[in-house]
Amino acid sequence: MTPNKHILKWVDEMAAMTQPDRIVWIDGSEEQIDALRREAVGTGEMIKLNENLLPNCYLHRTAVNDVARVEGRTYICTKTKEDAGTINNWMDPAEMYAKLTKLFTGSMKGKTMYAIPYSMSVVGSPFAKYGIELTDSIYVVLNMVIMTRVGANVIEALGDGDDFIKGLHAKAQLDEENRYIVHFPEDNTIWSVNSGYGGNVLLGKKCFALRIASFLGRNEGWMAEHMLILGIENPKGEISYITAAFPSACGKTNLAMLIPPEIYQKQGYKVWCVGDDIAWLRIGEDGRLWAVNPENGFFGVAPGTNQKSNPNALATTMRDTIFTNVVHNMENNTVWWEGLDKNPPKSALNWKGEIWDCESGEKGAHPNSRFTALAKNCPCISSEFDNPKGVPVTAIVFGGRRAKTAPLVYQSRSWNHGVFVGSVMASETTAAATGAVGVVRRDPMAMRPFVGYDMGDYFAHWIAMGKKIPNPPKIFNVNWFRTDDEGHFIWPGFGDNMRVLMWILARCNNEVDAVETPIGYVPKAEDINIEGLDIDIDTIKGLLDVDKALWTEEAAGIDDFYKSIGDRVPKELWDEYEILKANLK
Ligand code: OXD
Ligand code: MN
Repeated sequence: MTPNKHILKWVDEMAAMTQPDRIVWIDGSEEQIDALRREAVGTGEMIKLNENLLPNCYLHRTAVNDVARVEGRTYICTKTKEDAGTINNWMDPAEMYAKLTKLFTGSMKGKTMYAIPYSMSVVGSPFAKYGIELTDSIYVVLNMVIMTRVGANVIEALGDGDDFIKGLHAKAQLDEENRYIVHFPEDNTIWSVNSGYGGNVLLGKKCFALRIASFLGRNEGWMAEHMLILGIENPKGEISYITAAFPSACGKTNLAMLIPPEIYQKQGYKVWCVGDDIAWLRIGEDGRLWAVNPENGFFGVAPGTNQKSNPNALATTMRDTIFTNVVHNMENNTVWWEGLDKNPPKSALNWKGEIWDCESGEKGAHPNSRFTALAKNCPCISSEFDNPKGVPVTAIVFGGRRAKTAPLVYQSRSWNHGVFVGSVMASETTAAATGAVGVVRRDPMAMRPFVGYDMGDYFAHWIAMGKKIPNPPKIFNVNWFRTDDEGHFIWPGFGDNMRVLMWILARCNNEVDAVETPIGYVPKAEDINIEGLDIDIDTIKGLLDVDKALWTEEAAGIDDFYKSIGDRVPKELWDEYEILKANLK
């Protein structure tokens, strides 16, 4: 496949360790991929779904102990512990290589090793970064073909260079006790062993496009962020782009593909999706910040995806999709998950492959069950999706799942204040990672599990970028999840979130005033358009309320959080913290 000496030497070394029976290079051709699909169906690794209803779609089940990212077993192995920081797990690289070498040795005996050359973002573009993933899993190959740009042209683009991320994955025994997702940022290397769950094994995604890329971005002057990218087109045909960071399973995919409420549709507004999970951001020649989505598909959470919450995502999954850990509808060989509709199949297998009685009260799909679907199949995919230059960013939005404290939306006073707002983000945990669900934890910029170096240095990089961007985006915070005393969500969410985005754009265009509060600018209630909603202006006032007592408690937690990060939290953020405290007095 390649005469590149660096690639050949590395693949030889990995093969000598893992000892596969043979090595197959993935060229990305439909012929080769189709043969792999057939092989996976033959072994039971994938189930072919109804070709008429779901053409080219498959179902896969992971092992029952392997259904989410394992943050506790995810490591950043820089030479010094300080460079990995206090939030990341760390081990000395030599020690970790030795430990993992034992686990990888002979792990592919009797198996095939697939070598997948892939690009994050368009091959040859200024944003593009290349990787090769070696894996013993056809499921990984077939997902990578959807999620990244795979093929021989990546090898061509690499020429005889060595600028690629070396990824090694083996399912091995899927042993939970020996599951490790390990990054060696200083060696451009990722090793993942004993898992088959997407977030742990599709190495282009969280491992490369966030953890390794954030490390590269800091050194090279750009940013890798856990952000969706969407464009709002006005009736004149002008499109403004917004990026937004929310923790895992907090609705990034839904927001990225939202359908405008009727009042905006009638006026001719449209929303275009550029990406739903990851944004790489660089300063453009025009002095603005430009974003690309380095991925090629969506690895979305299935439960809760339906005709109301996200019709575009649903449409995207109707062909060429791999479903993981959802219900197998045996009536018509399709799939189902909680929240899809009110008609669970009567004859069905649950995500574990067991006979499932929808009346039993037990969930049929795993809460973190997923669809892997091609971006190009999304009805609202942006025409700029493949633009190698990316799109210019007007606003950056942070958000979390908070029942009380955070108002529906507020704007930061400056770039540094915006970085502060992002750095103290907190959210209730979800099923996307193993561990307790619903516990509030700090998740700075929604990057807590994904920063490939020290968190204080990461904040400093944000501050430094602000100094370098001549015309930076404005920074906002949103919270769709405020609840009433009975625990019901107050804000309708989904497509109606566009009403908030419209205020954000109006602020960016200096078209609307705001009210100054201790935490930043909130809208005047009448400036959130509620036409056609079953909500009155007093409810909006309540949603925008900034409760000083709650925020004083919140501020106390910030001090502890910053101290837990260590002494690299930049002075600019401590200054913002002092301003917040003073404002709350
Ligand atoms: C994801 C996640 O899969 O954040 O995108 O866990
Ligand atoms: Mn994510």
